Order: sequence, then structure tokens, then C-alpha cells
Amino acid sequence: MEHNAPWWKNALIYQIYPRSFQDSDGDGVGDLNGIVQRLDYLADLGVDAIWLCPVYRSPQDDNGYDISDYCDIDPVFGTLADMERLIREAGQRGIRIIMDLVLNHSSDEHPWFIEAKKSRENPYHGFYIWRDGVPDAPPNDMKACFGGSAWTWVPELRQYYFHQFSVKQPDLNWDNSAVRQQIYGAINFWIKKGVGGFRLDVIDQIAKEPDLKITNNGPRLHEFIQELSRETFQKGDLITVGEAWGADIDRAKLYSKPDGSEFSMVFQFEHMMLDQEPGKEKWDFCPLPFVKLKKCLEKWQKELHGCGWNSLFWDNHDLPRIVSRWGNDREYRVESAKMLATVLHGMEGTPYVYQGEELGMTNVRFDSIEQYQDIEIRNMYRERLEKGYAEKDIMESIYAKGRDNARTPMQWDDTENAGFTTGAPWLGVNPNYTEINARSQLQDENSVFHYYKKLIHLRKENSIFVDGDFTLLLPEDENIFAYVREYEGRKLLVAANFTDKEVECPLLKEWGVPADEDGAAKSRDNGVKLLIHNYNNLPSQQKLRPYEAMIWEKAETGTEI
Ligand code: TEU
Repeated sequence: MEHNAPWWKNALIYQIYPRSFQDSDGDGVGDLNGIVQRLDYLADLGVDAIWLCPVYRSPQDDNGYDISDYCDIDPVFGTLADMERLIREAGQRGIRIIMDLVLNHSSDEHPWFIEAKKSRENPYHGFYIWRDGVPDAPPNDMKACFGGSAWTWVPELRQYYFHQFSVKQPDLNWDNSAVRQQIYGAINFWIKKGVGGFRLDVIDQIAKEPDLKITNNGPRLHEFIQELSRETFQKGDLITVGEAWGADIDRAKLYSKPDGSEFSMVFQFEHMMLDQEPGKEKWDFCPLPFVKLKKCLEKWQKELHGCGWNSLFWDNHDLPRIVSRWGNDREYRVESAKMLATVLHGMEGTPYVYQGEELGMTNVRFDSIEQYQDIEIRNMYRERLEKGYAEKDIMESIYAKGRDNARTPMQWDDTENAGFTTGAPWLGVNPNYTEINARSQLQDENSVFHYYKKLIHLRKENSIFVDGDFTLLLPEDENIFAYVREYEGRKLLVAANFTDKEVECPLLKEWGVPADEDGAAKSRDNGVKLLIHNYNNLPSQQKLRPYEAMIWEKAETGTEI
């Protein structure tokens, strides 16, 4: 890097879903020692930090997003000593560990909640949100994210407690300063252990006001976050990313203010919600409005430039696989996986790669609901059956949007269970592992893996990806996603075909891209240089082939390239 931007602006973050990454002890669930075994693979890819989904002690009702001890590791993943070893071993390879903090709610098996339920006078009672009442008449009609009412009746107390997620995830009461102090203690425990940062789960929901039916962006939200940051993160050179489904541009500017008073950056989801029917549930999907996608990304690129910082992602453990969603996971799987990576990594922000994305892993279609494990999927299936939806339609929704699409085990090789476990995997392996796996891609220089590796290195070598401003080209074009990044006389063109057809691309001629295979020499004459390309030869007649994507650099006239 030629300038003094914080390290994380130029970093590549790799997200690990520990249950599904690598099992080391044959119990069918991935674990910390399994991750250690794969650190060299991650170092080879160019990973600077790992975002580790929750590994704290937990009943695993929501796969660890229900924590019963914030300062211990769940036995299914290993021990505290294993965690220390992971931090150390990763550190030796220049990789930091980012932990996932679930601070909006705890598990109902957390000692705080067990105490809280004992009596209204118990000191921990006020750690949660209670309302008096009578059975079968919850305080209001708020719904929990995983189905049913957001209020659950506790007969012994004759009170309801509030939960935005499952009944086993009671919401913590952030208005209570004792709760906040306990949380800061836990975070500082991990900072002392040497973790490199934190991802903050549903952080925009901590300041809820259930009586006003406010879930995210509550009135005290930024006050809470600023105190949290002061008491914990600001003590070290940490990377922090807030998950905020409800963030608009103005909120995102607050979250990621360059003065570091809140977080380093934010996960916002506007671009990931575009194939959802407005006002409906995620299961009622609609085709991707491509022009809207471009304009949405453009808005975030422009508005945060110079005054905030975004994260760049297509995939995570809650989302279906991007190559199945907006690419083509059949005949153009390789091309479209590379194309999607190109347009994402060409933008301003810190890129995230979710495990298996670098292999172009796809969605899965299990035959029966019994093969699915996710609490959200299972609850939705039951609710929709009761409402009279056809089973076939429910399964189609799961195939398109279910979270288990992203949670099938990592595909390491073509041996049994894809090399993930020697036991019975907790969730089935995608049957396409014999074709899509890390071992075969490492040996193939045209693989999706090698393309990601190249792209990751390209970003690191060219600070224009961090600093350059962004101009969307051909904004109304229904097929092509193209933009320019520009910084101090340097210019990059990113051009991609989002379809499975060959399409005209006038930009190539404008940029002096040679229209034949003998292009290298001519490129030099025209002052352009090809930085990365997902096909092995140049396009003829200024057309982009199916899912073709490329990044060109153009220098000021007279500058040597
Ligand atoms: O997700 C936040 C969240 O709102 C999701 O439940 C989201 O609405 C859903 O996945 C969309 O289908 C975070 C975690 O990433 C998720 O895994 C947890 O289940 C959730 O919080 C509760 O902690």
C-alpha cells in the first residue's frame, strides 16, 4: 500500500462457518482444530483475516447464535486452548481472527436467563425484557424472526419475555447498564486473547423498543454503539463490522465514520434484497432487477466514498449461493462465478469471501424437509404447510433462498463426504462435490479458486481499488455491468456480461481493447493493459461472451504501462 489507509481497507476477509468447514475428530461437525489444518490453504488464497461464526458455548438452537457463555468455547468446536492455538497459528501466517459477537440476545440457557426466570426480584431479571400479562394475550402482535410471536409466556413469573428470534434467544435489555458492562468484560477478554476484530450480529436491533414496536434503529442505538466502541474496540487496532439489515446510507455513514467512533464498516443488505417482492417475505422471490442492482451498488459506492466504508459481499451463512442466485450454476458455473467475483472485487470496500465461494460452490436440493437442519427453514415449512401452501412450492422456496444452501459442508476433495469428515456430516454434503472441490481446483490454473487468488492479489497490488472513485457506465443496459475506477490519472475499466448470451459492448472499442487474439502487442500500442479476464482469449468484434468479465487499465497519455 502506498498510503496510510487502515490495514483493513486493503484486506481480504474469509468467512468460516465452523460447523461446516473441517471436522478433525470424526463427529460430523467442523471444529477449531479442523480450521488449523486448513490455514495454509487460506494463506495461499491470500486471506488476511477470518470471520469466524460463533464458537462460544451454546445449545446450538440457531447454530451458535444463541450463546450460553460468552467467554468459553462450545465443546462441539473444541476448547479454549484450541481457540488460543488457532489465534496463534493464524497469526503466524499473517491471518487475524474476527469473532462473531451476538449481543442482541443470549441463549435461554445462559446463567443470566436461568437466574432471570427465578423471580422478579432476582438481580438478573432486568437483564431481559419482560411485560406483565395473562396467558394467550401477548403485549402486542410483534412477530419473531423465526416464526410465531415475539413474546413467550413464563407461567412462574406471570410475565412475557421478548425475543426477536427464536424462543431460545431472549433479547438482552441494553437499557440496563449492568448488561452492557458484562458484555464489555466478555469482549475485552477476547481482545486480551489476541483476536483481530469482531463482527456484530444484528447490531441495529439492540436498542429495540417493543412497546413502540421498534426493532431496528431504536432511539438509543448510536449512543449504545459509541459506548461499546469506547469501552472495547478502541483499545486496539481492531477491525469491526456491524451487521445492519436496516441501514440506509445515513446510518452507514455513522457506523463507519472515519473517526472510528463506531465500527470500521458495515454490512448492509440493500443489494441482497432486490430479488425479494417488496413488502413480502424472502420466500416470495422475484427475478433479479438487474438495472436496479447496478444503481443500488452505484449509490453505495458514491455516497460512502471519502466519508464511510462499505463491505463487499455476495454470500454469507444466511444467504443462498451467489452463483446459483444471480449466476448460472450449470453450463456457465465457472464463468459466472468468476464474473460475479470480478464485479464485486473491483469496487470500493473490503471484500468478503464466504467459504466455498472461491470454488463456485452451489445451492443444494435435498429431497425431503428432514434433510434440512436450519431452524428458520423448519419453522417456515411448518407455518406455510399450516397456511395451506403446496409442499412443492415450499420446497422450491427453500431451494432458492434457504440458509442451508450455504451451510452444506465445505468440498475439499472427491473422497467420501468431500473430505469434510470421516463421520456422518451434521448436514448432507452437496452431491456435486465429486466435480466441485478444492483439490481439483488447486491443480487447475483455470479454476474459480485460482481466479479468486489472482483477483485478491490484484487488489493488494493496486491501491486504486481502495482509493479510486467510481463511475457507473451504461446504467440502463440490461446485460452489461460496467464501471470505471479512477485515481490520480490511473483508470480502470471493469466490464462484465451478466447474461448467458453474447452481447454488444461498445465500451471495448472506446477503450482501445483490441478485437482479436493477437491483442497483447496492440494493447500496448493503445495504452491499455489487461489486468484480469475470465476467458483465455480476447473477445472478437467488441462483444462480450456469456458471463465474460474483464478489468482493463488505461494510463494517461504518455504514461508507461
Ligand atoms: O442474522 C440476522 C437476521 O436478521 C437473519 O435472521 C436474517 O433475517 C435471516 O437469516 C434471513 O433469512 C443474524 C445471523 O447472521 C443469523 O445467522 C442468526 O440466525 C441471526 O442473526 C440471529 O442471531
